[in-house]
Amino acid sequence: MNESTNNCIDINAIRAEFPILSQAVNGHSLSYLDNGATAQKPRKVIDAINDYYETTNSNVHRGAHYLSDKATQQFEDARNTVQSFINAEHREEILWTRGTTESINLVAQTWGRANITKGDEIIISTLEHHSNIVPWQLLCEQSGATLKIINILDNGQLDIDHFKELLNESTKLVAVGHISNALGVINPIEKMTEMAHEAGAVILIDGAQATPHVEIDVKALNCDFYAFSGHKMFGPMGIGVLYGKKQLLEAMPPWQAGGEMIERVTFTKTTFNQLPYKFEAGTPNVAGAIGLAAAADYLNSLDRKAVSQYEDFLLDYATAALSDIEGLTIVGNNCEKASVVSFNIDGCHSQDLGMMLDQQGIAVRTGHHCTMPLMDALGISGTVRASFCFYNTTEEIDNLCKAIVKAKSLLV
Ligand code: C6P
Repeated sequence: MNESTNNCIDINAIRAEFPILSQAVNGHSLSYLDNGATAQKPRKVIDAINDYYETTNSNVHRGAHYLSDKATQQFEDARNTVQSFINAEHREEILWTRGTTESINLVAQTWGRANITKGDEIIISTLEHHSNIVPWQLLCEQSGATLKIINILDNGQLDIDHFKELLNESTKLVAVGHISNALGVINPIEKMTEMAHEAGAVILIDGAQATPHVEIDVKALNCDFYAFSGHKMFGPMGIGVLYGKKQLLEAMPPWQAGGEMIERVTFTKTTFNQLPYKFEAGTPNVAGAIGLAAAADYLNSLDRKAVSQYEDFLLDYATAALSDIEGLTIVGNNCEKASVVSFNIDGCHSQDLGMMLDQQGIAVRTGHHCTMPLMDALGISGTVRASFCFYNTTEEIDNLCKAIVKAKSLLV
């Protein structure tokens, strides 16, 4: 299969929807292979944001006027769109945040402070992004709880037997990524959710890297919390979502205070708004929510199965092509993976390589990918990461390989 024989995906039509992709960078046509850092935005998302500012902009839930009502309607419709995008049971289970990082911090500082005490254990994994490590470290410091870490196997996969060993009656929370940002490894979160629940623990899934690639069904998954960012799934930056089961969110104390999260304020006591507003202090990112909903609509308008097949094809194509380059080692291989290839080249520093690829119009990420403990566990300082999505092509992968060979000849 290639782009032309894969008749489920019209790659030219898809690329035409992403205006940024058609530009030249450093005299070469852009090959944007940094989708793990942030994905580009389709016209539909850009138009939704422009249209909001051109026709609707107003503060929500407050005004007694036409524009405020219209903005409130669009903002709450966006919540409904996200609810159905991840198949949540209740619309109040969708909380707007600034992104995955804020979603995880919210859980750590509300559910965590209310439920975690000295002697409790929180389990995370070696694969985690710093955003799913540091909030739990802080919580452990504040509460006297202990952080336990699931090991990885040589191929980058989580060691599920080790996870089983770590679970015990002191485990109160498991916080694990759905897809590793640094290596692309897909974790068996269905099984891990069942295992966490059997041990009596709550589970939070960091879905930052999953929502652009995988269809999410939080009801079927039965996870307790699911966190993700708009910008990684073709929506805007500065907006994200925390999904939480209603009964858990209802029992959680508020976090940030002020604005929409109150019911009644006196100088002696404040009572709090109902869900989801209890967790949405201050003027929200209305345009961001509308843009995120437009991104969810855009993804839903695609044949997600065909897209996923095509991304698997790109992964296989890139893995084979990169493996042919002498001295190149792929980090995290031979396991279930999203369309990410992380690699190193003997004798080249990842940053030098990244700079030389940029000179040839190729955008990749280099370094530790905000996963320093993972890099330590792998005994490396970083990698070059090429992260693909459905608008990428085999031609771009060929460009990457040619550029690596050229860079290597100058660097090694
Ligand atoms: N990873 C990357 O290049 P925010 O910044 O809150 O939108 O997302 C944080 C985050 C959390 N978890 C995972 C698995 C992630 O991949 C990220 C963001 C980017 O890999 C930027 S560091």
